[in-house]
Amino acid sequence: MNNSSIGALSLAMVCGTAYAQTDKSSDERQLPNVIFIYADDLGYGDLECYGAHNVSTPNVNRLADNGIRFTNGYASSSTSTPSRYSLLTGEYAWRRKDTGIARGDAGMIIRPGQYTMADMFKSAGYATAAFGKWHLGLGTETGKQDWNAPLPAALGDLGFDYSYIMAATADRVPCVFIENGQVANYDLSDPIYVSYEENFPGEPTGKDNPELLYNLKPSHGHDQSIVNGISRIGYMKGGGKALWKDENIADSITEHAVRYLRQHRNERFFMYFATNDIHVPRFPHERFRGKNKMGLRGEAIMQFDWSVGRILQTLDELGLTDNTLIILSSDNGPVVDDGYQDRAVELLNGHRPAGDLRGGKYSTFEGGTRVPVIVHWPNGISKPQVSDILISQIDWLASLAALTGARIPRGCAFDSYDRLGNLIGTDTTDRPWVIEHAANNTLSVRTPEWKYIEANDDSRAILKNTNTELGNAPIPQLYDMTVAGERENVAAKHPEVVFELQQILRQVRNRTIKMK
Ligand code: NG6
Ligand code: CA
Repeated sequence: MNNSSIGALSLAMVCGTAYAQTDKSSDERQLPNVIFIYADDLGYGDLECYGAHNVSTPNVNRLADNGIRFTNGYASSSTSTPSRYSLLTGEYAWRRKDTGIARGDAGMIIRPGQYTMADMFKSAGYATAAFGKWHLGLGTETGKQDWNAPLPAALGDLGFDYSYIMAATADRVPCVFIENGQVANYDLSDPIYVSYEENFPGEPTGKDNPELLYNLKPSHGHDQSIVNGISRIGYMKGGGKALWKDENIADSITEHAVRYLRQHRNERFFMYFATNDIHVPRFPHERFRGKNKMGLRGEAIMQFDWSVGRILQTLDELGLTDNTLIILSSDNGPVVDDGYQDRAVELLNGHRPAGDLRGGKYSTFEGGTRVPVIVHWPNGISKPQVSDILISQIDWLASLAALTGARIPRGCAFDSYDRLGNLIGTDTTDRPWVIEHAANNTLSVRTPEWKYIEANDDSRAILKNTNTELGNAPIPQLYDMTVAGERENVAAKHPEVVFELQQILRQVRNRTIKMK
């Protein structure tokens, strides 16, 4: 049996109900294209359809109005690298020690031989591509890359046929796009050198040359090499015409994705579209400037929505919208001052980036990991809805493998469960528990009724620079999730619940749990 017939068979089994209800032509019964739209640091309360009033997000609204908007959807971690690792491998990042926020010159964190989401789609006959923020390392060894030649290990080794990415984040060097494992627009006359150890002689830094920071100044950290009038984390030299301009990052990423869609309109594709918005440095294109009362952070949300709109418009033009499954989400919760003087705090104007949730990016509290999740697939989701069931990004690999009929090699993606029915609305039972991972490696267990946060020895209540409540305590915490806000620790009142959730966590850690 070839891949496509396995896919068709499995689709018939998995999506039987959804499909039986409608009378689609045989063309429309095909397996869908799949696009992940993965925002950066976009909080639970940052989108209009999740209650934001200070910014309008019409393109995301369109997805929500015609799809499923989840109110209890989780990223695996409250920072980028571990969330992305978990999403793309179906294994919890916290099982490994080296999956914390990565430097810009980190070596490949997902090992080239490891099984990934892209491998899964490829085995099911999909064309696969990644755009935008990567932040999972490149090349074979940290700090040893030669950025002036093709990297010996890159996304092609992880199942992506095509990639146009930023190595890490916009606030980390190298500030260049990498296309299929080599610097895009490479400038022969200006070779690239990168170091996270020391500066290159004679090169200015934000710390020593603040007068050169004509676009954005740091509020904390971010005072090393200067590119485009903004200082960054890490040192770099050279780059010439390959260097990005922050105001054009969204355009570059989006237009490469649009081009890809046009070129692959007649193939089945999986696209990982990971925006730089709304991570710092927030420096959106001029056309968004002055358009939002929250300033740069609000304008970055508008720019994110614009990117979503460009993707949708292109799918519409190509006649692909109905049979493309789009999942929109974020890698972690929101942060307001994340290290640049962008006036995000002063200009909030009553906006609550995490909505009703406590904490934000980096936290063990809900604001760290509960994020927007919207699934849109006109051919497969017949009834738009708002769903409060518990779901987690960790399951997307196995769920989409069930959709495509891909077989996951034994032992791979072992934390990922097939919960496809949850994603497309045919099964409304909660995931029985969701594991949340905070920046300091504290784990929490969320069930429909409860949230347990394990005791830790991190004495910080608040992350000072970002003013984020971290949710740390030396004793176990238990919150009643039928009450918003994680305010009253009821662990002492319900020791039996604490015990039960500790058991779940212990078994997940030891990999001895079987989900019912
Ligand atoms: C922190 C950075 C922050 C951001 C974060 C990663 C400083 C002071 N802060 O260390 O600005 O880059 O790392 O964010 O450097 S993430 O969304 O990619 O995980
Ligand atoms: Ca992030």
